[in-house]
Amino acid sequence: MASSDKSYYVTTPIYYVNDAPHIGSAYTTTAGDVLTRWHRQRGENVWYLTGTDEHGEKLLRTARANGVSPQEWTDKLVREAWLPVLETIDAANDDFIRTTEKRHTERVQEFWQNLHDAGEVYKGSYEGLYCVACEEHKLPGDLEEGTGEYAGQLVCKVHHRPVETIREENYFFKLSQYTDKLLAYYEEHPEFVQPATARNEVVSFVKQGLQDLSISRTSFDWGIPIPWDTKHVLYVWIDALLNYVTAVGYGSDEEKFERTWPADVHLVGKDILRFHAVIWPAMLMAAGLPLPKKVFGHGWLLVGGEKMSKTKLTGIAPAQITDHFGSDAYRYYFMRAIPFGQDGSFSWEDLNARYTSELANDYGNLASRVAAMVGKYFGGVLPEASAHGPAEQTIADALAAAVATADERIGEALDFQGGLNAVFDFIKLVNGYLTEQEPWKVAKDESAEGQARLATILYTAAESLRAVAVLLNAVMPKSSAALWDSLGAEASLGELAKQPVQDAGRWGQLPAGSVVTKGAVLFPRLEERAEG
Ligand code: ME8
Repeated sequence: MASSDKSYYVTTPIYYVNDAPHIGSAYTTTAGDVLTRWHRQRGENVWYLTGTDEHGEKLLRTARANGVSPQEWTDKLVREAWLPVLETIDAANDDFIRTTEKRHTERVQEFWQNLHDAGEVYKGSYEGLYCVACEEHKLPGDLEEGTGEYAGQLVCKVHHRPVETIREENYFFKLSQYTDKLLAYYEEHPEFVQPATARNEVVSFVKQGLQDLSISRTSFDWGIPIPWDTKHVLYVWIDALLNYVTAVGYGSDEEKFERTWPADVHLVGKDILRFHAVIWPAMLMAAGLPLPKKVFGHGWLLVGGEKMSKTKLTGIAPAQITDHFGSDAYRYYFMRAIPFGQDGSFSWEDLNARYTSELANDYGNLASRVAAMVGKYFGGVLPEASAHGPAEQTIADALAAAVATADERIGEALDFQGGLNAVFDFIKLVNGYLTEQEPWKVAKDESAEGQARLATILYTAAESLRAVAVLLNAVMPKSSAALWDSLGAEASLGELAKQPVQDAGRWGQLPAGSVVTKGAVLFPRLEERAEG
């Protein structure tokens, strides 16, 4: 198969549906959506997967506490909360997998049956500590002294809740056999775990030596039964991780699987890095399957210095933000304000300030001023840039540089903030250019030369906006479409989503003669939005 046929395949974690999504859960999905829209706009085949993780003890306990069956609970939460949030944040995923679907459960059973048959799994007795909120086996080093109501007990460092002791007969996966293979793999593929802090953490964890992993439970039955011993259900994590392959045809549609797997990027929060960078690659090695190309562990959205969490009920629902600011500003804010890979705190004040200064003033005003001036001075028909000089060339050169930076930062480095900085620095430059050139003064000069200057200034600004619409489409699809429309670009250049982003810096694409209209204000002042 030609490598160009291979899909650029990006995944998010599949989320526990013990409660509705908050902005932390939506953070990864937003980043993945920006990344995949960017690659689609490079003209690549893209496959973007998200979904829900529906088995396990946490889910079972939540359903019981609500007096319904776990299946009823998950069906309701997925329908009423997890699917709708994708619309709220304007995500364009290609598929949504639920781990209770047959396409998943049957393939998971086959996978583990094969590893069992290959001698990778054995029966033993397990005694250890378990955090139900993390759905994770814990070692003493993962715990700390509790405080308040949990004083005197050891609690999980993430959820600050006591762990439980499990004593059961379990099946084990021979994870310990993969210690050296994994270390060799990290060494040969330094790009496999990113950013560098995440990679260092994973490498030093594995260097301590891995223990075999308990992969089954018998004390409850909300999970996928182990095919060769149905008293056991599979440990939720080794069921969940397989979603990345079951959703793209593993064991059912070989052609699709070949075209899609391995994943180019697994996006995960740093809380679940070890599962993705240690257990998952070991499972794939055991099964003889290719490993994902990259696991990127991003930071946490914090509340009061702690990870925002469903379990601790510290979440803010995405719709609380989008109802007021719209989905474009939502997406922009999280991608611009927090360096991807680091922790960050959401703040209404910061969002409000950025909305007003960066979106409404710097960007939205530029778009409306330019459309208004083309309307006023040229009857809404974009004039020709017949006097392109050094000031215009500076803009054209800066654009080419911004495009190269944004493409590398967003498309390759997953540095969304760096990419947006480049685009918004360019917007600032265009604003500065208009301030210097003063087209409203030049308009008073009725000589042929004056009119040529005026035409050139407005063309330069409109052509800059053409490129900005292309560059921002992955982050803010709604306002970019409105700007594209206002520039009358579709008639000559075609659909916005089809404009190759890497080519956005080629100067002079928007033809003179384009019909420019004032259109809707891209980022209305908030009191207007609230009234409207
Ligand atoms: O761990 N800040 O599901 P989960 C940033 N089902 N990202 C956050 C966040 C925060 N405060 N809170 C959640 C699971 N996330 C498993 C995954 S994958 C095979 C199985 C995001 O519902 C982040 O991506 O606890 C984190 O890794 C994920 O949601 C955890 O979601």
